[in-house]
Amino acid sequence: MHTPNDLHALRAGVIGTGFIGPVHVEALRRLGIRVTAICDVAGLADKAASALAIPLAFGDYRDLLACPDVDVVHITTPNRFHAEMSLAALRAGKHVVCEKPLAMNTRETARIVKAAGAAGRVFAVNYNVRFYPAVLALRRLVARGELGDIIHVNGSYMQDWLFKDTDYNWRLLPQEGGKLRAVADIGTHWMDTASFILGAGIDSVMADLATWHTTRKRPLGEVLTFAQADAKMKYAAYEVETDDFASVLLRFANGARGNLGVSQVAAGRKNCIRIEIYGSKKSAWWCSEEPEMLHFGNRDGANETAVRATPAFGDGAAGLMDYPPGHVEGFPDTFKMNFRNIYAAIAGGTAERLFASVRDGHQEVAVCEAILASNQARKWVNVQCGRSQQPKPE
Ligand code: SOE
Repeated sequence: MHTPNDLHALRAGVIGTGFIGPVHVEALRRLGIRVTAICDVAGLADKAASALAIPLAFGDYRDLLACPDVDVVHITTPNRFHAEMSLAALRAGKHVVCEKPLAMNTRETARIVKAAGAAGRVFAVNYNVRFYPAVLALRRLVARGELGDIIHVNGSYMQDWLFKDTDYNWRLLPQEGGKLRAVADIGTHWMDTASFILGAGIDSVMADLATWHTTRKRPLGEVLTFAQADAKMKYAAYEVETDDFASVLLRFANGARGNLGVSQVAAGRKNCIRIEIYGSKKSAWWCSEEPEMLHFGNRDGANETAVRATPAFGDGAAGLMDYPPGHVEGFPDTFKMNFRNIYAAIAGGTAERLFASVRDGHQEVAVCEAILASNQARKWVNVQCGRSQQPKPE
């Protein structure tokens, strides 16, 4: 299949119409990329196509993959479908943008790495947090040695949308989302972000996983991510096997140490990712609840705060922000900038590939497996996926 070398000539098809599928559609359109097709179970696809003005609606993803008007396939379904759909999309000659985590386990992710290498298509995993301007700025500052050697990294990803035992979503079920939940769903965002900033993967972990609501109530009927409970809803009780919160100690390949807190039962924290980097020259920290501000900590001088898109912020996010300072760029903009970088690569551009690759997606699932093993064994566990252990292309 021939890939157009103009970003605006590329056409996207999106599989999945839940919370995140429409976020992809909106970001693509802000870039001037046409979304020609959408897919979900019959009924939902038609509804989304009409709400979002998308020309083609499919009830079977294989029909979207066979569609000649789709160059790039976005997979925004529950995790259990990611592997099957990714492999089929590559076989159909499409480029792929897959939601995180890449798949349910490393057996699946290793197959996707091999298939993507053999297909010679661009395969990106949607770790969008990389594209907050402050994260891009931090990466550049660390690479230039402006913080010195990195001593340790600290942070958290906190949410409260699963705080109540009546809060429900497919992610709660291991058969839909995988054995890990909070860690896989949001913890991997933090770990990918930290590795991206440091330029170093995670080598070993020591984890403590916990489930606050060991029994939850499932509404009879489907519920969207972040949906609020309805007083008239009827429920059925079920046992919860996945983690509500976790604490993880980390060792990075460059010798830095890290500690991460993750929770989906943290009242008041809607969607809060925070990272603090402590270097031998100075520190830097950032939080998504105040996305425009990058803070620097000094041992002797006064601490400093740089506002996005001012000289003090640095140039790490150049070309990946569109608004002047004070005109806040946040969550939806990270999708836009991620897709700008991905689609430029698909169109054959030479800009640095900053998006998470299929190997990065594989690495995050390998870290999840080490976290599970560490929690079970109550000891440090090495991640079985150093760069040297990565699967080779077929
Ligand atoms: C739910 O926890 C969720 O939608 C995650 O799946 C996303 O990756 C995160 O960006 C927002 O929260």
